Amino acid sequence: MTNSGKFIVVEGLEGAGKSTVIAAIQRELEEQGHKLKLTREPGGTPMAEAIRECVKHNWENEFVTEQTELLLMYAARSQLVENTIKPALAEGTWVLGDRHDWSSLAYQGGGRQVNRDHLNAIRELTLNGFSPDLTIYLDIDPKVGLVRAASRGELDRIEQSGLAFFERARETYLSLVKRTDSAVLIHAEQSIDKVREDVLIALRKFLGVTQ
Ligand code: T5A
Repeated sequence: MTNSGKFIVVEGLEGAGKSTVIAAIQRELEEQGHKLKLTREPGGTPMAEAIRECVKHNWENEFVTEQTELLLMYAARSQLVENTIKPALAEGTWVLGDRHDWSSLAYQGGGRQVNRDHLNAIRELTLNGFSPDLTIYLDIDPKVGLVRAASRGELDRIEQSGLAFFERARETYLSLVKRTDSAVLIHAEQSIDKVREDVLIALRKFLGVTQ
């Protein structure tokens, strides 16, 4: 499709600075004249937002199984991809995502250590090969990211998963970025200004815009 939009995703652990850089990417894309739709995962449609509440909630006396968590993430993703992302791209709107499929590979695959064959089967069912045109991965030591996240208030259910969980998630992200040509790694422990600058350099390279 010649006039289709591009799908750009920002990934990274809690506190990596995704929201912060998304605002900068949004400004840049709009300045370049692109019509833009922002999404977040889990979430982004009314039903997917309800799933988000459910999956982040701290269910006091009920253990949330890793299968439930995985299925809810992909249920929300299916709603978002089919109702919002694909229609937007088809009409030429660009989509800028706060998290997407790599979050499930990192958190449920790496963090929770869900069986890889099961995970791949659910991905295939949900996405059937659909993937971003550009992934910007903000790399941060989870010890630093969790301190940033905690400074905003109480940690949610997933954020309380412990350091080893987030270290496994980071390892998964690092291995994904290493083997994906359409992904870039940005060092997210630098100052906010430097992170933003590095992200914009990567974005302009993707856009083919001279600095
Ligand atoms: N999840 C999600 C899964 O388990 N599987 C999945 O498939 C999906 C899609 C989503 C949760 O769900 C999990 C992952 C998450 O646990 P969320 O609220 O969207 O929940 O969580 P996050 O995306 O992690 O949101 P955060 O707000 O924690 O992270 P951000 O957006 O990366 O961080 P940001 O920009 O809000 O910054 C956090 C704080 O750090 C400061 C900011 O000012 C802010 O106060 N900061 C910096 N400070 C110093 N230096 C820098 N360079 C800084 N950058 C930001």
